[in-house]
Amino acid sequence: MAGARRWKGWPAGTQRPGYAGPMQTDEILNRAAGRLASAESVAILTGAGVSAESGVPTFRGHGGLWEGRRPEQLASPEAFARSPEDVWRFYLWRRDLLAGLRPNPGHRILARWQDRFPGFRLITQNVDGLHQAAGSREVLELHGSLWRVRCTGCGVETETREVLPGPIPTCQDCGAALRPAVVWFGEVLPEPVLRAALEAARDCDLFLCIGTSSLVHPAAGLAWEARQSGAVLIEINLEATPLTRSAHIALQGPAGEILPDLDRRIP
Ligand code: BJW
Ligand code: ZN
Repeated sequence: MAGARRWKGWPAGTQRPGYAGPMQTDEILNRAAGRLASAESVAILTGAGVSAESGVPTFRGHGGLWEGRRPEQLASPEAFARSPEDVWRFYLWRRDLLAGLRPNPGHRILARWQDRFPGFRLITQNVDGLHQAAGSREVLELHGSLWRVRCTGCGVETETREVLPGPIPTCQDCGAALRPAVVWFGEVLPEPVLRAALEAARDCDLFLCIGTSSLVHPAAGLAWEARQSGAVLIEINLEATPLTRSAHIALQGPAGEILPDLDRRIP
């Protein structure tokens, strides 16, 4: 599993008060499962961490996607304007990597939950398509998809899994440069998708935030919206994030292990 990050334990002295800790107690897991069981509408926001156990590198932290290069250095319109070859090299490499990767048990549990919970909504910041590969339907992709390209000339957007010819793939219709149909820094998120995600956050009675550093907005704001609207907030992450202190329940560990564990405990 190239690039996969394994949970190696919580660094000494960094455990937060009220935080579950690396050894989840049965009590806290049962509490989370009980909250899920009694929820009428569940909204879930996922980030790169949910795909880490499939072998997809995350963006930030050790072993991150852009070690030595900040995300903004490649995921921005400025970077693309400056050096489309460079940006495309990076995205072509990611498409190639992803083509050989499969959903993990975390993705599969979330796909099962769409039929288990009424009013279920799955919102993702990920562009890898692994939720859909696991069987999730109507996924709200806040940051677009690595499997779609958009023409910078005529604007046409196409879904393609084919190996794209580098160094800069071009539009078959008008010859202009294509770009990945993802949302870069400083770009607006697709309006209907963001609106649906905000509605899901405001209307749910349980919001589960999985594997995201909760640093990138507006996605990170969804959990706060949910909490302010009265939802129970649960977080699953290897580490503490800016959200952790505000979560009602924070479960610490790999999503691919915690989600199946929670599933088994739901009465
Ligand atoms: C595990 C695990 C395991 C590991 N199990 N856990 C408000 C305040 C401040 C700034 C802004 C603001 N509003 C807007 C901004 C500006 C900016 C922003 O947020 N900047 C901040 C960084 C400061 N936002 C934008 O520009 C957005 N657009 C926008 O707001 O438009 C309106 C506007 C326009 C102009 C001016 C002002 C407003 C667009 C954001 C687009 C983000 N795009 C990217 C790239 C997508 C394409 C691609 O993939 O290449 O999206 S950046 C990157 O970050 C990617 C991700 O979706 C996103 C979030 O990352 P994520 O998923 O959280 O990953 P990591 O790596 O950060 O974290 C992984 C986590 O998993 C860690 O916590 C690990 O511990 C954990 N983990 N393994 C469980 N096994
Ligand atoms: Zn075109």
